[in-house]
Amino acid sequence: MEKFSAVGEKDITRAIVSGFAKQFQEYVESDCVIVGAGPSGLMAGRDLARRGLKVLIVERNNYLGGGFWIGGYLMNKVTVRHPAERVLDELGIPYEEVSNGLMVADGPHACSKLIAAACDAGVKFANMTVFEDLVLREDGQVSGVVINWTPVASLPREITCVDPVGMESEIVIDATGHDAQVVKKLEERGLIKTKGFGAMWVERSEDLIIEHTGEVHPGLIVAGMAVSTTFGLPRMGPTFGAMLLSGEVAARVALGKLESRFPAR
Ligand code: 48F
Repeated sequence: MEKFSAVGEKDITRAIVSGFAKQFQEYVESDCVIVGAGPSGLMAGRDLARRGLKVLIVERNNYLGGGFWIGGYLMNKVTVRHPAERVLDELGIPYEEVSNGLMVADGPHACSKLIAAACDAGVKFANMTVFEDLVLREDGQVSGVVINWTPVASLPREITCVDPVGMESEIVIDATGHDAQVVKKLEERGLIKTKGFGAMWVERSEDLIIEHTGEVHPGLIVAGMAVSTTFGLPRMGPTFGAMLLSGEVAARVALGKLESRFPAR
């Protein structure tokens, strides 16, 4: 059997550090920062990166995918209602139509294909990284995010004085799910009022989320379940079509805002 190449510990460490530093340096300034790597954030990121935008997704967990891995009730199946199976077809995710307009796919298969599609399109990720705050300019324009390492929050009190860093971007997308953490930072400053998501009503929730996906403050677009929390829409439970399509809509809105640089095709 062929031997592994002669590479020492220092070479491996240097490769990691320089690879990280190069990407971080480059993405300190980007076209779009998406907070949250769930289905809506990954879809938005994939669509934007495909169009040539420099996209960074910030995710507090080590793993990407949010709630898309396990679907409902820890049962590893994800449901999608028509017409969102179009996205499953596009991503090559196998599914079964169990009743008219209701598809079921395997969570791990669906989620890994979506993550791979975002990576293939050129999205970069800062995982184990928590969104802490927004960068706001004097006219209220959202111009980036303030981030810190996820483990910092778990450090003992006496050594928690770790300042976060700022990343600039033209557009920020809140794809943090039910918590709507980015929008909530505007609410803390009295710039927006969220309503909190309503009780479950599957038949209404998905269409309403698509209708309400968009810019909620100059430079801030909201996608996925964060839309529901922002506007007080019914929650939808374990079905994901609206998450995928909301990501698409968020990307379209972002592209519209940057149209002079990325003209409509
Ligand atoms: O929750 P999540 O999957 O959001 P989504 O794209 O999809 C919602 C569905 O999974 C499901 C549903 C409808 O089918 O009800 O819940 O709207 O993914 C949100 C991601 O954001 C990350 C979080 O870890 C998750 O991966 N996140 C949340 N807050 C932060 C964050 C934060 N402060 N900083 C970084 N990442």
